[in-house]
Parts: sequence; C-alpha cells; structure tokens
Amino acid sequence: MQVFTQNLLTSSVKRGCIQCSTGKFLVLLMIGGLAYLVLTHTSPVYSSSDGHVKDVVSKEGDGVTLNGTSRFGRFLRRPPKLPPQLSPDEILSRERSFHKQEKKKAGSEWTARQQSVKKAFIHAWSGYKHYAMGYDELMPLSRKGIDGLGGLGATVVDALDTAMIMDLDDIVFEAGSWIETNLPDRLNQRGQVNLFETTIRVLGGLLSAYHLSGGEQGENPIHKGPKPIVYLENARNLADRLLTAFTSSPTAIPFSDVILRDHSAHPAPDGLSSTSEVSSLQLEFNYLSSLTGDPKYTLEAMKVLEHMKTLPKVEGLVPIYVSPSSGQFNGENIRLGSRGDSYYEYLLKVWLQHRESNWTYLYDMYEEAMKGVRHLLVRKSIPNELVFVGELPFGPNGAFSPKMDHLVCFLPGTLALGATKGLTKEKAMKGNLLKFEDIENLKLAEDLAKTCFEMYSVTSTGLAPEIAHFNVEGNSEEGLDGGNKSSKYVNDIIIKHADRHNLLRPETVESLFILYRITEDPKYREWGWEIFEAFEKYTKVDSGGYTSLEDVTMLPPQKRDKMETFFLGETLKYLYLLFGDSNLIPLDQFVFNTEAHPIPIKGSTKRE
Ligand code: DMJ
Repeated sequence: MQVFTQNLLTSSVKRGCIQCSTGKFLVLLMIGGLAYLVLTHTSPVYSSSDGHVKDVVSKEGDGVTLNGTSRFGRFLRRPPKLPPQLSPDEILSRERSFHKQEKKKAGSEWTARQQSVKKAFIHAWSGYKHYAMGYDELMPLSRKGIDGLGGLGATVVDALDTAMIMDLDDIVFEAGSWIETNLPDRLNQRGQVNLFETTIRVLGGLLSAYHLSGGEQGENPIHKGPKPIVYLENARNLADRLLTAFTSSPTAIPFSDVILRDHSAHPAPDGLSSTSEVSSLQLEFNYLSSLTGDPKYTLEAMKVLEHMKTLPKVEGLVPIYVSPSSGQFNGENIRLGSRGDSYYEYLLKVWLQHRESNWTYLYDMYEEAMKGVRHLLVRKSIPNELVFVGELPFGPNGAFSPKMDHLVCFLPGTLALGATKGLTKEKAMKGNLLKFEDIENLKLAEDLAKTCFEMYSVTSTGLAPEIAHFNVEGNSEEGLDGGNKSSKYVNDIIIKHADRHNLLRPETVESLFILYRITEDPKYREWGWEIFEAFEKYTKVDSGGYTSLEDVTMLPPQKRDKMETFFLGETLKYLYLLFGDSNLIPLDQFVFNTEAHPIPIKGSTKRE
C-alpha cells in the first residue's frame, strides 16, 4: 500500500494535477477509498486436503487472473494464511512416505493384475487339457486337438516353464508327467518336423524346464513332476535327431526339415531355408553342450553364424532366404518380419549368452545391422509421425515398402536389451556404460514400442493385426483403417483385408516387458494391461482356451479356432513378468530364446 501511494504521488499524472486543489482532493479521496478496501476485504484461502495452499492462478490470454479476480484485486488482498512452515527435512520425509504409500498401492494393483494373467493361463491350460492333451495345439471352438507341428505335444512343452514361473505346481505336474510318459515314444515314432519350430519350442522348453526345476543343482527338484534329468534326457534325444539337419547338409546351412524316427533330414520343397530359422538355434544347442559336456551341438550350430559372418550383406542387413546347397543368400528381399526377424535377435543374444567368449563378431554384426536398420528401414508415418520399420522387398536399390509385420515388434525389446545389456537404464547411465549408438538404439526402441502399441489401440478390438502398412503418402485409403475412429493414429495405420487376423502373438508384450524392466517407465505396464484386457474380452473361449481372430477391425470379431502354443509359452509369460517383480528371471542373468524360454547366461547364475 505504501509503495502504491508512493508511486501515485510521484507519477507524472499527479505532477500535472497537483497544482490544483481539486486534483489534490481527488487523489486523497482515492487513497482513502483504497485503504478502506484493503482493510475490509478478506481474501479466500484455497487449501487442499493435504493442508497445502493451492496455487489457483490461471493464465487467460495476457491478463493473469486469480480465480476470476484481476491482478489489481490480487495486489490489494491480504496475503493468504499459510500453514506452519515445515523444515526441509520434514518436507522430504512427508514426501517419501507419500511416495511409499503410492508405490505400495500401485504395487498391490500390479500384483492383482499379475494374478489375472495367471488365471488366464489356467483357463488356457484347462481348455487344452480337456480337449487336446498331447496334441500340438487346441482348437478351442471345435474343442479338439490338432497336430500342426509334428505331433510332439508342443503345447505341453511350450507351456511347462511358464507354469513353473507362475508356481502352478499342478500344471507342472500334469505337463511334466506327460513328458516323462509320452515324449520318448513320440520322438521315436513321429515323422517330419521343422528344425526351427521344434528347436525353439520343444528343445528350448525342455532345457528351460530343466534349469527352472533345479536340474543343475542335482536331484532335489524345485517343482512337482519328474526329476529334472527327464527333461534333459528328452532334450538330448531330440537334439541328436535334429542334428541330422546340420550334418546331412553339404554346407554350414542346415536343411529345414527333419524326419525324427529315421534320424534323417531334407531341404524344404523349394530347396531354401529361412535366414531367421537357421540362425535361431544357437542359444539352445549351446546350452545343451554346456549341460552335457558334449561340444557337438555347439559346433554344428555355431558353424551357421560363423558362415553368415562371411556372406555379403547390405549395411549388415540380410535377405530372408539362404540356400543349404550353395550356402549363399537367395534373392534380395530384406525385412525384419517373417523369415528375417530372429536372425538379428540371436546375433545379440548368443553374444550375451557367452559374453566372455571370443564371439564378439556377433555383437559387431548386430551393431552394424541396427545401424543399417536405422539408415535404410526406419521411416515416419503421415500425419502423426509414428516411427516404423519398413521393408526392402527388392533389395537396397528397389522401392521401400511401408509394411511392418507384427513380428517386427520383437525389435524394440531387442534394441533396449542391446543398449544396456540387461541393466536398468539408470544403472547403465550411472556406470557410464551407454555409448552414443546405445542411446540411439534405446530411443528407437521406445519409439517403436509406441508404434507397436498403437497397432493395437487403432483397431476396434484393441488387438493388433498380423500386418500393418503405414501411410507415407498423406492419402489414407478409404475403408482400410483399424476401426477405432477415436485413435489419433487412425489415418497413419492402414490395415489391408488379408492382414486383419490376430494369432495371439507375443512380440509387442515381449518388448513392453523388456522396456519396462530397462526404463522402469510404468507406461509400458499400462499398455500391456490394455492389451491383456483386449485378449480377455475378445479371444477368451468360455469352455476353455483362447482363440485366434479373423478380423481385429470388426465388432464382434470373427474367431479362427486355434490357440497357438506361443500364447502359453510367450504371450502370457511376458505379461506375467511385466506385472511382476523385476527379480524374477532378471535380464542380466537370463536370455530368453525366441520362444520366451529363459536360458541362463553363462557364469551369471548360481544354478547354472
Ligand atoms: C514364435 O514362435 C517365436 O516368437 C518366433 O520367433 C516368431 N513367431 C512366433 C510368435 O509369434
């Protein structure tokens, strides 16, 4: 007030008027009036329930207002009554206990969500057990089983370690007993299987079950069911048969198919093997060698990668076919989706598995390839700039295709893992362990994870299609959107009619899990929960099991009548781990094979 009167009395307006007495009188009248206003007006104090005074100043255009009154009014008010001043220590301790409570609340919410995933697994297993026990897969609508993978009871083996991780002892017992009783005969009697699918699902599942049931510790199994050695014996029996795919090939590139009962192998009808298939066997064969002490598995499997090192590439990127008869790549089609994906994943993971070895060439190949991805395959969509990974179907000199398989959604997880080597981002930064390259890859991982999530939320069902195209020309095609008109990205993502199915695939939740562990950003959990809820809503079959869908853009979506083994082996496992404690299967002690079977990193776990 004093300042205000002083200002008024020294202003130029005043100087002009002060000579006349009317002017003097008016000025004094104004001062008196203002003094009255100040003394009689009490300003409201806004306090929140926690006792803190809330700042209710809002900006409206240029004039700042306080809950509707002008700056002038605010200036004239008495200062609000403040609560007693707290010392910095007191403030800190109050904040800490507030955050603790919040964390606890959030913690119990995630525990409840994790239990929902466990329930879903039980529901999936019970459908399979009732209608398809011993078959490869369940057809949940027809309520019967089907042998689409050669008849080794693939769902039993794929699901077993998930049941162990979830501590579902009854299921472990059922699956383990089935393996003990039936698998040896199946291995003896069954015919053709695909080398890759059988390695990642069955061999990988058995090895992981061996480890998780305490196999390396001796005879005291951690879980119900057979002794761990049963899993290892079956793994060895199977691998000895699969090995013929390597040994009967004239080059380092194995044939794609094996006849189990004959111990023989042959190439696919077109004579070619998929690049991802021949290069995604090494985690499993290496681990088997280290468990049995027999180097033959590692020797054969590693020959493939050593050979791949010598082949010509495009900035580290490779075509999706390779010939076992010539040992050369076939065609120029480059993509990180089907037939290409896990080549890149295993370069990193095999190196991580044996970091102390002289296999650093694998990490070099991985780094070069990721640089190639960033340079040649990464683009942004129109209008909202979703970052995606496209394809070069005719090689580096052909046109770029803005197509991205859902399978590519493994990449955010792999990129994040490659950047911090399984440590949290915070730890890696504190230890000064991130190179410029790692930071770039981590950023790309986060951008791509968002895109993968938006591939779900852009559809009517909240579930992703098998393949998405991205709008890069600015004109979205009529009728090819995902159906969720309220999504910001409805014009960025194009979904063609033939690509609208969903097979309950894991890649996006796999990446969300790894990104959550590494960045500790809760948004990845929230996204995972949204996806899980959509699976619950649209794919759950009342009589048991979950089903694939024909079209994720339609409501209600038409169903496909197949529960893939990876729904139990991967999708539900990654969701369970995403909502759980980070000490369960820590990323610096395990690598997950491409079917989500955890394999211990050499020298990093007590049990291995
Ligand atoms: C799984 O069998 C594996 O994750 C593989 O690497 C890719 N395809 C399926 C899941 O989508």
